[in-house]
Amino acid sequence: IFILMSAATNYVQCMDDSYNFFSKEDPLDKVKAILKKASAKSYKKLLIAHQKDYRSLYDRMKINLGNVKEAPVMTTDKLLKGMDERTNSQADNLYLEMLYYQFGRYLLISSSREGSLPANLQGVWADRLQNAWNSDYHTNINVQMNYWPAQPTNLSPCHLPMVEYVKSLVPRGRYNAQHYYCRPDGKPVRGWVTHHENNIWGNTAPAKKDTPHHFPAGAIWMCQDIWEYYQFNQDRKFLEEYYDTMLQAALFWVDNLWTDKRDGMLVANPSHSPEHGEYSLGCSTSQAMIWEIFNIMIKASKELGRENDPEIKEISASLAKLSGPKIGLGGQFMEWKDEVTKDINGDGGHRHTNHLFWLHPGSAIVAGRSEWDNKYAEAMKVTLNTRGDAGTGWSKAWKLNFWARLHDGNRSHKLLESALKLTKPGANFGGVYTNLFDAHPPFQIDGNFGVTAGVAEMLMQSHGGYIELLPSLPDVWKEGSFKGMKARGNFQVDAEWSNGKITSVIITSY
Ligand code: FUC
Repeated sequence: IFILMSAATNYVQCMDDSYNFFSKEDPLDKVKAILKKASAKSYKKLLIAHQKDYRSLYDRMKINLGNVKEAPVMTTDKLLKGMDERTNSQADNLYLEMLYYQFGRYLLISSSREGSLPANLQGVWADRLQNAWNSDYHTNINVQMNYWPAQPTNLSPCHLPMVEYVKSLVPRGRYNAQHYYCRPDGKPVRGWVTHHENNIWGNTAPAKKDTPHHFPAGAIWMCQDIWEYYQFNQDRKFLEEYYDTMLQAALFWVDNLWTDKRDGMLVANPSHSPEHGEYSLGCSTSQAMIWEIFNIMIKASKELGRENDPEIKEISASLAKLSGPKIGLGGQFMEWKDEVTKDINGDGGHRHTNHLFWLHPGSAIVAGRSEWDNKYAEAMKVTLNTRGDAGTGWSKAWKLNFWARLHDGNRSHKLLESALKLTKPGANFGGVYTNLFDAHPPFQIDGNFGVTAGVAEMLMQSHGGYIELLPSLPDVWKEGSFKGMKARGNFQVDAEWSNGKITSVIITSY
């Protein structure tokens, strides 16, 4: 039996103030047109077309973590169980790690294509009308994590739905900036803002009244996707098109920073460490994200010859007075500007570690670059050790990325194994289901994407302005190769290694 199925909607992404989310088109007409076109082709022809389309993206990057020659004849549930119970051969485990890496790429190719909406909390695999967290876009880690693998793993076209979505939020984000915030001098703020729960209807407002979820840094964090897209592709037309989206997100903070009278430095206020609390002046997370967007704007303006624009001068002036990272009494990387008890004792291992944004996905602190960087990198290790390696799916994936940037490949690998821990519906620890979907739990796709990005970080990094090969190679990946990894600056890198040392590298500049 050969069944053709199609679906359509009259929803359109609204990019202006009109709130007009519906086209006049009848979705049924669209469905009929698609089916007519498809039914003119044989099954074989459709299959070939599908494979060609898929491979045009998937085949851009290959990875081998131990000269694995062929796939073991085992289903994924058995492979996962074998890893857990230590009955797999080493080659089986390596294969599973490679498979999980490529599975993240598969999920992105299958859920985020030009013209579609970005991957939400369940990608396109939400199976109920009412799904966990409304199947929306959470901006205090989740939607950004979905797109971490897009550029390094050579899937740039799959990144476009995300940047278009970010741009679509600007009109309503501007409305919310003007209605919820005012400058210290009482005047309305410029720019746009989003809070931590967004959706396709332009919701950018604070999530709930009086909850521990105040997070006005969603817009500036999501704008990092625009800059990453540019850094990897060096497409000036793209930068021109999206420049104002980033600039307006940055200007919101130029207008919305307050002077901390104790030291004269600029701080976000009120600010709140994501889902961890302590309303206070200048939580490290907010400061890190503001630092990042201000730096992005300074670099972006230079790319377009706009560095003398008055707004860039304002951004530079604010950056010079921005309150920066701090190390606490316990040697930890401080989560709040002022030391509080839970900063030192780790507070039972809370899953959110957003204050390490300075290290990843931010670019302020680059381990190994200078003494200044290393001092903070050491403090981050203290923090991560106090928090521990447990957590939800995405939390483990983020820790994998942190340790990769801290150049501890064995620790990253330990987190990879932990992310691959087989879980069952109803279990309450982060891991993976038998079909390789990440378990928050329940199923949440960010953990899949976060691990794929983390493995890429283990093999190559380029966020410090230079390419670092095998920065975080675990002992178990002694031999291996990758092909088609992308670095910032629009380079493609193919590499081989043996005994943990690079034996061949080909760098192609585009
Ligand atoms: C954030 C996280 C939760 C969950 C939700 C979708 O609020 O803290 O763990 O992932 O997003």
